[in-house]
Amino acid sequence: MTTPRITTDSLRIVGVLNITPDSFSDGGRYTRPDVALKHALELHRDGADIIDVGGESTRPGAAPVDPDIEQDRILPIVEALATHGITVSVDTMHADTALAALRAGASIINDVSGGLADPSMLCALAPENCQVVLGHIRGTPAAMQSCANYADIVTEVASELQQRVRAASDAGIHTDRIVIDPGLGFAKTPEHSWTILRHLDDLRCFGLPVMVGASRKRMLADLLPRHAPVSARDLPTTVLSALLAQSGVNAIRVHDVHSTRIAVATLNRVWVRNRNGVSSPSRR
Ligand code: PMM
Repeated sequence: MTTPRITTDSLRIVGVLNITPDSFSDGGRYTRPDVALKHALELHRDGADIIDVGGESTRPGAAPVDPDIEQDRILPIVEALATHGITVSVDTMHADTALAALRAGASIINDVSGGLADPSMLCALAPENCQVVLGHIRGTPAAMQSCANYADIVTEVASELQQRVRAASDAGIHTDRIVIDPGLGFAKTPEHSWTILRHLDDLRCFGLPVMVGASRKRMLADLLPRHAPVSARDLPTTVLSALLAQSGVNAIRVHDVHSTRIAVATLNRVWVRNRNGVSSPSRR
């Protein structure tokens, strides 16, 4: 079986599995290994091409987690999913955890800090065969919201992502292994995140695949009644996912895979993607 890669002509649905007690979106629900595995298998059955497994919350203000604890949380699940032939991405900012996850069968490392949080991350990944998702952030999750100061959010995020791509490439990671992610909500206000979504084409000019994670984020709360539960954000997430699919994004990181898959299938009845991944109305 070939492992799905994130490429500029693909659209991958990435299902989120947070094995953390404190993630804002699903914290505490999947801390038991049997429950976590069951949920991951459901995400896969629902149509996730990739399962993104994380053991450290990156919500604003989250305290860092010791890599040993992170690995205790995620490695058994990574191994079990890989044994099932499922493509696993691991959401980590620690090089030790990334390497341990690759040994356990992961094939993608998703670093929301773009290699900034752990200075050894990019060099550690260079000799590996994995894809590397480089996210945009300023500061650390604990303090990032105080760094949400931009004169021109789109230009600054694009240029800072470019720097991360260059750092990865200088460390020996070939650009054909790199995926970029603008990091919605990471050192960004909701308005910053919406502005980025309106200008995603300016990031696509790197020629690299683009991943976006809007699922259940605070930016969606304004669209809903006050005090709506976090799960109510799945509806605007799904609408947004369809729009992102249409605009040529290559990987959509979501909690509700079932709805996303149906939204994308519906879109595909009307729109077709060209070789650059951009959609237009189907002429079939
Ligand atoms: N967001 C979260 C965690 N990991 N990874 C990528 N590549 N992009 C994201 O936007 C992203 C991420 C935070 O959301 P969660 O707590 O619901 O997982």
